[in-house]
Amino acid sequence: MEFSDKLIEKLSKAKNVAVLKGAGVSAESGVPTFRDPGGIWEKFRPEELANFEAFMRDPDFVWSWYQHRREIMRDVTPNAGHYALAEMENLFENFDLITQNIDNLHFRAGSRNVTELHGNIERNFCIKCRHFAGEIDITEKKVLKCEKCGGLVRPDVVWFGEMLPMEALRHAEEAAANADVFFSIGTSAEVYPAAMLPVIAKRAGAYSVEINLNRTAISYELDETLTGKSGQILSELVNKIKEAGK
Ligand code: BV8
Ligand code: ZN
Repeated sequence: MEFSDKLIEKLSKAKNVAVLKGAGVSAESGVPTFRDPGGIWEKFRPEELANFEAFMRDPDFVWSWYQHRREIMRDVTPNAGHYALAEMENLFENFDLITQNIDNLHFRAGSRNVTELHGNIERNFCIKCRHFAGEIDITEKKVLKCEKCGGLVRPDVVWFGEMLPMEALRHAEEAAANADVFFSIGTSAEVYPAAMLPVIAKRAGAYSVEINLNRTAISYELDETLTGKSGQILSELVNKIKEAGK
């Protein structure tokens, strides 16, 4: 992959780098995305599943869907994109990995400074007393009941119509506003408020770069779009940054 002199120059001088990561980064690990052909939303509409009303309407159905996604996550491993992002953490003074994904692949690849905007599928809590459940049996299709109060247990993910965790969103907005270089990687940039972050960064003066197989709703706003698979592009970019003396 050819990288522009401008991008390499910006990165070699950058102090603060931030990344907004989406399902496309985990796609190369075998985790289905949402809006691509064969993606999760092809079979169900988000409104039917990833929201509180759907859960209250049919807790077993929604719970079993997350159990199915947890089973997929158990069988996958981080890919080159995750490892490259973990390595980037050591190349810059401040490196913020802001993820919309609810899997643990970035942690398993070694990333430490991660902001989870939409929660994490491995955490589950009671909707009545907010007690967090311990280890769960991911083969159990019937919704889990709280061991403390018998209430319904839900995944600790942000559903449509729900607020994002305030501290995570505040930190992400600050990282975007202070970034010298901001990457939007493997996201269709259709879900708000996460999709605002690359635009906040660009308008605050960051050099903004999109890495995606296709153009997205925000491509026109950004300085550069690198078209291709995030795993390959990120690995080559890390090598280039190191060659440039970082
Ligand atoms: C909120 C967790 C308000 C659950 C998720 C109308 C206009 C604007 C906004 C709205 C609107 N109507 C409603 C809204 C708000 C709504 C929203 O944005 N809706 C959109 C869809 C229109 N947002 C919300 O509801 C948010 N909350 O606004 O609250 C509020 C305010 C005050 C008080 C109370 C409430 C909550 C949003 C969070 C929803 N939860 N997930 C779960 O996962 O089960 S969203 C879900 O979408 C995932 O988190 C996912 O990460 C996120 C974004 O998807 P992507 O990651 O981008 O994945 P996608 O498949 O779309 O794209 C993959 C991309 O990767 C593609 O571009 C593809 O080309 C690329 N790719 C594929 N392979 C590769 C690749 N790129 C590189 N390499 C590859 N190999
Ligand atoms: Zn409880």
